[in-house]
Amino acid sequence: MSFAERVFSGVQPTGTLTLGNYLGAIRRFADFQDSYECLYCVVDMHAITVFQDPKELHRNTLGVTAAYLAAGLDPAKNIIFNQSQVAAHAEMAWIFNCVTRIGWLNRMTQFKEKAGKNRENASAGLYVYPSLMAADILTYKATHVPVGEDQKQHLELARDIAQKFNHDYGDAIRTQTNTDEFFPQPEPLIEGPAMRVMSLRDGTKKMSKSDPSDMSRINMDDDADTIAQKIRKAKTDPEPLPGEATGFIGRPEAENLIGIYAALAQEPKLAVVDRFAGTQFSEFKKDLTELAVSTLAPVSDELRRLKADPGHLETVLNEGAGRAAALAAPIIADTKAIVGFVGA
Ligand code: AQP
Repeated sequence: MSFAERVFSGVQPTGTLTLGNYLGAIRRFADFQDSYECLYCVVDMHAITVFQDPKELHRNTLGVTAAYLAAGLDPAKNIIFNQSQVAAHAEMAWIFNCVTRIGWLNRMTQFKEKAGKNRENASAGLYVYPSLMAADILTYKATHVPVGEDQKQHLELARDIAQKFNHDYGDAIRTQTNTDEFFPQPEPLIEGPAMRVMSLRDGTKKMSKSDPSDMSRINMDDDADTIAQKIRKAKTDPEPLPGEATGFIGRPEAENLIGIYAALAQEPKLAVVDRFAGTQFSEFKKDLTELAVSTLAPVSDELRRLKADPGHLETVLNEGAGRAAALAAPIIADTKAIVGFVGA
C-alpha cells in the first residue's frame, strides 16, 4: 500500500551541535519543509542513554531547538518538539523492543563504539536505542528520514522492525485497518558530499559533540577566531594534496578536510580535489577557514540571538509537542489494538 509522504528526523541534546550535525543533517532539514510534512524532534530520551547532567540537558534541549530555527526551519511549517513530551514514543518503543531481535541489536556498530570496552557497564537504554529510534519514526508512519551516513544502519533496523511487525501481526492488521501493511518502510535521505564528517584530530573517528576534545570539532556557535584556530591545528600529513581520489588512500585527515570543503561549498568532491591538487595544507587551510567562517557566521549569529530567549524556544517546543501528539494518537491507538491490548 502507499503511505502519505512524511519526514521525521531528530538530534540528541548532548552538547553544542557540530559541523558534522550541521552538514550531515540539519542544513538539509530546511530543504524538505516546502515539499513534505516534516517533524523535527529534539530526542532528549535518546540523550539520557548516556548520563546527562539535568541542567545541561535542559540547556542543550533549548540549544538544539535554537539550532533548528537558526538553520532555517519555520515552526509554522514544521512540527518542532522534544521527544519526552509525546508519550507515544515510549509506548511504541516498548512494543518494538518486543519485535526487535537481540541478534539485530548485537550487530549495531554505534552501540559497540559508544559502549566501548566496558560494555557490561553501558545502560540498557543505549543497547535498545535503535528500537526507540524506530519508534520515533514509525509513531508518525514517516516515510523519509534525513540522517547522516552514520545513522544508516539504525534506519535499516527500523525497516526490519516495520517489516517484522507487519508480518507477525498481519491478520490483526487486516482486521483492524483493512490493509496488509500497517507501517511503511522508511527511506533514508542521505545525499551530497561529506555526509560523514570526521574528527579534526583523528580522520578515522566521527566528529562528535560529546568528544572530550573541543579541538576535534567545529561547533555551530564557534566564532571566526576559534574556527580558524581549530582548522590551523587540524591534524594533517606532510604531503601536498593529491590530484585524484586514489591519492587519499591512507590519508583520512586529508580526505576529511577536502570533504568538509566540498560540503560547505556544495560542490562535488572531485571538483575540489582538482582545484587543490598539489597545494600545501597551510594554503588549503586558509581557504577552508574563509569558507567555513563565511558559511557558518550567519547561522551562528542567529543561534546566539535565539538562545538568549529561552521562553520563545519553550513555546515552540510546547506547541510542536501538541501537534505531534495529535498525529501520533490514532497510530499508537491502532498499534495497541493490533497487538491485542484491551482499551485501545
Ligand atoms: N560527524 C558527522 N557527520 C555527519 N553527520 C553527522 N551526524 C552526527 N554526527 C555526524 C548526524 O547528525 C544527526 C544528529 O545526530 P545525533 O545528535 O542524534 O547523534 P549522533 O549521530 O550520535 O551525533 P553526535 O554528534 O556524535 O552525538 P553524540 O556525541 O551525543 O553521540 C544525525 O542525523 C547524524 O547522522
